[in-house]
Amino acid sequence: MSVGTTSCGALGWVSDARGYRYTPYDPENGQPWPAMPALFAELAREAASAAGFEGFAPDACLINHYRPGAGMGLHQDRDERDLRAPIVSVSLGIAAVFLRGGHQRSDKPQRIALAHGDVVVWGGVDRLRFHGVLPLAPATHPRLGARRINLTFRQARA
Ligand SMILES: O=C(O)CCC(=O)C(=O)O
Ligand SMILES: [Mn+2]
Repeated sequence: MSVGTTSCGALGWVSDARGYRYTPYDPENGQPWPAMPALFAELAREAASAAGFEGFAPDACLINHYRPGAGMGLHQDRDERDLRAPIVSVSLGIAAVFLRGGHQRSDKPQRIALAHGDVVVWGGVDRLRFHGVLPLAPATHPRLGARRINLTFRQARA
């Protein structure tokens, strides 16, 4: 079971035969990604500020769609140009277990329960921690049904 991914904002995340990268265009239709709603950018800026990262100005929002059974393996987010900016992650829908790893892939991750509305910020010395999501247990959220939607806000080129 895999995660469905799209983006909004000036840049979006693409994976294809050439690898992974940020691009200004959605390869599905050749169009610019939909604009990032101002409310999203503001929420991300406020969350970053509350975590001690002032002036966060995301230009990319990755939108991950998980069904029960889908998960995301341990990885680092390291394709953004300026790694001084944090990552802000917003979880919606059914619960998930977030894996907060260390700086080596082999470090044993801590398990953090994430529910609808939870926001996680990682930056500074934690910016390059390995992280992932365990395969989701079957569940139904009253508003979103049997799915989890995760938004991650990034400063990809700024
Ligand atoms: O779904 C999540 O909570 C994490 C997503 C993530 O790490 C990513 O999109 O790079
Ligand atoms: Mn990530």
